[in-house]
Amino acid sequence: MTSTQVAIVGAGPAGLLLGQLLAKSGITSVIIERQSPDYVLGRIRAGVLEQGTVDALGSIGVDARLHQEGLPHHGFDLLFKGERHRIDLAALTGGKQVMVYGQTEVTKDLMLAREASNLTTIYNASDVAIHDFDGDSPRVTYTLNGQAHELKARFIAGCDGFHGVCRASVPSSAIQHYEKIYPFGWLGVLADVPPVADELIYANTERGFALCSMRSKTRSRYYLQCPLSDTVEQWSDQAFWHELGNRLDPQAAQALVTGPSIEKSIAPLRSFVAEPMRFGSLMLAGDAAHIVPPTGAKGLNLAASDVMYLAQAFERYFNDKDNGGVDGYSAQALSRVWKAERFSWWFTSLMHQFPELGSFNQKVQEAELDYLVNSTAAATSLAENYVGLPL
Ligand code: FAS
Ligand code: PHB
Repeated sequence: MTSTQVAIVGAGPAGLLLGQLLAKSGITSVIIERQSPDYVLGRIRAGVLEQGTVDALGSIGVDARLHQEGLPHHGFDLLFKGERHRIDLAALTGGKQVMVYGQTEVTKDLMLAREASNLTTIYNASDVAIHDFDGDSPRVTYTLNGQAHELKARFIAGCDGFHGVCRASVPSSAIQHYEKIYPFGWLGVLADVPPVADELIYANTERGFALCSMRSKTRSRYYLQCPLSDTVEQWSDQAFWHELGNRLDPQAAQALVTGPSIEKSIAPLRSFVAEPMRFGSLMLAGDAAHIVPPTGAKGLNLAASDVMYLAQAFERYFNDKDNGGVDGYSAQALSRVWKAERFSWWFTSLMHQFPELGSFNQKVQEAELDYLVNSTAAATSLAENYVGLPL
């Protein structure tokens, strides 16, 4: 394959979803991915899908397993000062919900759909580089099995994540970065044990933040706030389960089922936005353009909304000869990105320990949590951001 309409760099959820949305509009794409399919599937990441993301998967016929195996959630618990308080998402948002279904499963479903559509995905590509994207004939070059290749396209979609090549290829004079680094990480564990509760529990405790999530009724996903200096090797399974139990209320600690971890990793937390998200014929989407701390479960969902906007823009360009969508993509995507960045920063600032900010910050956190669980207005704001603001 030497030419296509849209060259997509990166076969994560953003690239794969974009490819299927474009195919639905009869627009050709080739995805170039530097890792193997197994490597991509081996990364354990997001777990909560907004309804907009579920609808996008449904619009391309990739939601059958999601509706069979996914867990619809209508609320979650906030745990602070030893007590749990339920945030009733459905009641606060006129019946909206989120779907608990792992990013790994979404990626698997999208990979199978792309294969079934006979669309080209080049895995294990090395030396991927992008060229001439300031004009109308951009190119992607890469090496595969020792052979040099070139792909011509009308547009390049940079869906290659935070550490990808696309954003890095933009001249520094043409791009603005906004960033906040948090002074802690998330130690995550995946284990084939039943979840501690039917819904997620977000805990603000003196020992640090904890999150009890899940992938199914038999597979749990847990996170602990930990110092950035910690390494996975320092955390035995036993140490993890003991600390998690210390951060839960007595009822949850009692119900906690422990077992061997099948994945254990530490992720740093950052807020990051690159502006704009379009450079001539190069469009950035997903983590290539922005990162949120995972507290608000927005990363994967923002990747989905970016590519929904981008697919609409490309459909107007290729099918209606209308540049309006492409010209308006960056502003449209960034409007939603910044609202999710704000929510993710706010929820992270509310739920984690910041000892460096002193006792005043701790008291303000307690007051805000108290306000949240006793004010419908405050809880509604949390709920409508958590289920996903309108597209
Ligand atoms: P991705 O990073 O998923 O995919 C980019 C793809 O591009 C990768 O397959 C990569 O191999 C490829 N690539 C990179 N450089 C390339 C190059 N030069 N050439 C070709 N291909 C290249 N979000 C949540 O909502 N909840 C969470 O709990 C959560 N946990 C996370 C934990 C971690 C450790 C990380 C890193 C992210 C987490 N996220 C979470 C965010 C995550 O889900 C992202 O938002 C999501 O993967 C975004 O998808 P993409 O934009 O497709 O980027
Ligand atoms: C997860 O299940 O991985 C998950 C869920 C909710 C979050 C973050 C991560 O806010």
